[in-house]
Amino acid sequence: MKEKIKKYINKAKEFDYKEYAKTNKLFITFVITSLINGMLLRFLTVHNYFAIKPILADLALILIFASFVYLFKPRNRFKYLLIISVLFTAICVINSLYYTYYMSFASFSLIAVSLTVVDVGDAVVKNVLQIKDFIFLWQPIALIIVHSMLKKKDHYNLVAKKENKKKRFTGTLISGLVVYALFFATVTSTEYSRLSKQWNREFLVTKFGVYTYQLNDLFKSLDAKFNTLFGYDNAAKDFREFYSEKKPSQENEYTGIFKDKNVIVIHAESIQNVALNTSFNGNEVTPNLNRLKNEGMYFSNYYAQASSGTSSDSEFTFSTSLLPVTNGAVAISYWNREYETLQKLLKNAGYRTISMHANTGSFWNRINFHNSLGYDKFYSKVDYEIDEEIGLGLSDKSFFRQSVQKLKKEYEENGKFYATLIMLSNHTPFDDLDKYGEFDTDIKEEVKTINENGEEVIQEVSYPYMEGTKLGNYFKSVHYADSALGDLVNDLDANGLLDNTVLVIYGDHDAKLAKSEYVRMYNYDKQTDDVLDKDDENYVNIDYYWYELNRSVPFIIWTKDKQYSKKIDTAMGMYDAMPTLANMLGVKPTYNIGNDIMNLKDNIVVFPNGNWLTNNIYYNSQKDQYKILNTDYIVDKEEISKNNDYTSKRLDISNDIILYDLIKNENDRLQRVEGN
Ligand code: GP9
Ligand code: MN
Repeated sequence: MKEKIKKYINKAKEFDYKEYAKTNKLFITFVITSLINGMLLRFLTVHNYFAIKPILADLALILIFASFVYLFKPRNRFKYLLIISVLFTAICVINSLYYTYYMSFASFSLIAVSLTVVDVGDAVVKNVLQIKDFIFLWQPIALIIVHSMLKKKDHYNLVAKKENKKKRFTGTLISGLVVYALFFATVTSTEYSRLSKQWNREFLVTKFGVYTYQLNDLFKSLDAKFNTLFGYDNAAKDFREFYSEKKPSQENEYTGIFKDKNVIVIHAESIQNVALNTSFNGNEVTPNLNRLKNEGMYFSNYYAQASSGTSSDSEFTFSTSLLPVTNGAVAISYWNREYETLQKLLKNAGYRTISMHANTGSFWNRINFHNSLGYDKFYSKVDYEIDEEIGLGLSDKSFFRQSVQKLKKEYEENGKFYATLIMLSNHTPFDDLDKYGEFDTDIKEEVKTINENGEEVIQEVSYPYMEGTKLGNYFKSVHYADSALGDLVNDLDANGLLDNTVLVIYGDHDAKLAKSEYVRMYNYDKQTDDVLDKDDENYVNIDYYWYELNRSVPFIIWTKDKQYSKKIDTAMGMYDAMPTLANMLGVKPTYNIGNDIMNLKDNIVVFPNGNWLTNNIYYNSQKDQYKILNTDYIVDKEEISKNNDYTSKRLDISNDIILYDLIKNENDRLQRVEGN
């Protein structure tokens, strides 16, 4: 062995590097520029551009892919390198864009998703296209320039005479493989396990670089297509174990309180709690929601758990108490599985189940997806008169007005109902300003001055504050949505639809606004119309944890008689809504992975990227760091690792249920066993 290594070292010493560099200019340009782009991508997203591990992984894959260039004649090599260059650049551009919008990385499994969300795509184009996302295009351009220079110098013919093609091919390929082997030797077991699960995408790009991440994603996405072929037995075993250990839901003082009442669920697009807690010049952004939250049950520490399926993921998690799938969106790729849903449980209890949304039925594949969620009837765009448009389509006010009439008819004809109304107007990019109505987001102050007659006069001065900012526009848009909600409540009441009804409202996910918007909101300096200096004693630091916690959305359960006015501060996820509501409505779920919040003092909210939250800790799985939320709380290491296990167990079980259709398959199996 020693001898062999010596031989290699000698060979490396003898190697004519000058000659190599002279005859491989295009190849070297390709390798270096691809490497720079990989680093640039990490610089613009996860910020660890100089970390050695992802650089090694990037280099290995670049060498492996590029080695095949030596199978071509020198003058044809440019074409091959240009093709992979375009491919690599596209990976960088797409991931950069995707990160700007979703704070995560792109997946092949999302190709199907993006085709169905073209309208949202438009919103993305308006909202987030930034020059920085296209900076990567310099790479193929550099390659073209170097190529044309080399061509002029007759470089390729000279190379053809000198080199041994086969040797260069095997040499480069082996070098790539060796670098990859070196890299994998440094990979820890946690990193391996995350690579195989692929849900913590930020972590993967940080540790493995963007090219390896994307290649792994390709395999994972293909794997999803063949998923029923492999791994079923293990998944089914875990599923059986998990549910045999799960305690049945306990009764409590809320059991059955809303039994047989109508349920109207409002899917409140992009409404965050921050809007409920904000006022400008004494005017609340959401006076109606604030009234409802004070009169009803308000869950103040509630979080969406949506992934790439955004709205549809929230619908899914709210209805099933499962987490979204780790690759793609359930609504698009796994709608044809069997799920236990609140809608189905209520259907069995004699309810008519209805969904209403004024967008096209194909959006998020709702036309099929709502069927599997257990809705009897889906009223979509074709059922509405599009008489007033805001943002993506029919305005919320018109949508609600028309929906109340439909509900009234439904109630008269079919009796008690569970209806979901999906709002639309408050959708990014929140720029339909002239349609939202008046709502100022500046700061107005009254200043006393003395006029020329020596009299004291009061003058109003205004400081721009959030006017003209994205967050300011968001508040204007939410103010409109809130006003639509106020009208809805009045209209329902006027039509006699509130007397025997529970109104449930949830924000479907955060508005995905940039941190810098909140930096301005909380650090505004009137005098300079700018942000306070970081050293200022009043400066509020908007860090990662602040931002994540600020993503919380409202969850309100309200009845007209205001009988259940209560604020619940326990940490809660979208997946806890179904078991909580099921208990109140007197039905019992079996496959929920969330909890009836009324049975708990503390809880664990699992996020699709592996982060988790309790009343006391927010854990960042990407960095394996956490923030203690209550200053006097003492954390022990065991708690962190126990909650990490809790999190990955739920992510895995949920994902397996979706992929392997376990609820259906395991029930079928049980029936077969009982039948024998
Ligand atoms: C579209 C609406 C918005 O019909 O539900 O979807 P989103 O972009 O929030 O996922
Ligand atoms: Mn949404």
